[in-house]
Amino acid sequence: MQTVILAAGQGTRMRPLTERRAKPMLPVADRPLSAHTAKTAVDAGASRLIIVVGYESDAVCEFFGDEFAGVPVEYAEQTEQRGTADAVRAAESHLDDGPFAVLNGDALYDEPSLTRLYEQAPAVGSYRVADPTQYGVLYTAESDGDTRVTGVVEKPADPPSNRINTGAYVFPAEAQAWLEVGESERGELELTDVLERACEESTVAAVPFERWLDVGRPWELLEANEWKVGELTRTLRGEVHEDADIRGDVVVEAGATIDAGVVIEGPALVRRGATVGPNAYIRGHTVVGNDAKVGHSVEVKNSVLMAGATVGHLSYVGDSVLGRDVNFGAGTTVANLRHDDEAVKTLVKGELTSTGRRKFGVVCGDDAKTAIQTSLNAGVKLDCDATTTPGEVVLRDKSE
Ligand code: TTP
Repeated sequence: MQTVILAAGQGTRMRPLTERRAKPMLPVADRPLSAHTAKTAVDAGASRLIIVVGYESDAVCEFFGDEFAGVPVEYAEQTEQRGTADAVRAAESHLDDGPFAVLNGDALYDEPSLTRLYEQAPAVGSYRVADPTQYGVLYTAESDGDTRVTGVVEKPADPPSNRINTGAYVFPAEAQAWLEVGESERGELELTDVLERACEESTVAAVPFERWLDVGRPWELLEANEWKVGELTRTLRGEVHEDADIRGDVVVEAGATIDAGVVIEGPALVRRGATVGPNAYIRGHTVVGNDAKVGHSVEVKNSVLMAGATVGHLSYVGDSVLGRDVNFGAGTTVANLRHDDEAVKTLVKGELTSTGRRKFGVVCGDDAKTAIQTSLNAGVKLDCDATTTPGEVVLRDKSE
């Protein structure tokens, strides 16, 4: 099945992590987010991938090249991010005249569910959530034990079902002629309008997905890593000191170094060129990226340290994302829990938003640097290149 992967978005809700890279290139375990999507698609039956790129596209094209997981890859450019239907239209000239799948390049899917989607085409992936009001919600109808989609509504106050749209579709071949849609209320050209048309013209199956994650906001990047780091199996290829204690499913890649006195509780991943210790403590779904450094008396819990990030001495980092080449001065401490035990809130495009997480730390854009003894409050974001002064207590987002 020819499969279009949408990867042209600007990822504005994910800032500052998308200030200098496309969201599909954010690291999830040992590869970019969209590489998980693409691999699952190929395993499920994608015979060829057409990746729609636009924002920060060079790195996407460089990573995937012209073949990925044994199938050919082509690229379509969406020059202006006008919406998902517009993105698929950009890929139109690459499609043959058969049915086609469309997947969001910033979502994680499980392979058995995606396989069922491909088999039951035309189809859309649905996922059950307790509160569907913030999602696209599917109208469904049952016939002969099958569930079909009859329509879709965005963020309804009164949801028609608890099945939400996962952004995974297989459209019938005719849908190539339906891609020219009008602007939606929010001013975008939406693929859900093409889905509505498909529901009118044919029977579209609602395929229940067992697992799905839309990675739109920084804490969802942590959730994506929790998912994929959780699938790793113990492999120690790097240099591990005999006085280090490596527990459970920990991957230490070749070229990584674990020094004396280090305790790592898996699942965790230490990537090529990274150094940990002496006397450091890493736990819970942590990724120490390529050439990153976790030094003496540093504790890192459930966090992602991107390539080259350094937490050198006497620091605590919990439930946080540190961008490329971030440097934490000695004694930098991250808060990741509120005293009232409420979910941590953070600003998303200027709006204070609940992460839904009891534990959430900080998000630092590439090259942000903290001075010694900086205290960072839960939910705070540092922009790319932002700095702090010695002893600073950061209670609000900080720009350069
Ligand atoms: P969104 O997550 O809605 O958009 P985005 O990725 O730009 O993020 P944000 O809202 O935070 O700015 O997009 C869903 C998927 O569609 C995602 O994989 C990106 C892709 N997309 C395009 O390829 N082109 C577009 O014009 C838009 C709007 C999205």
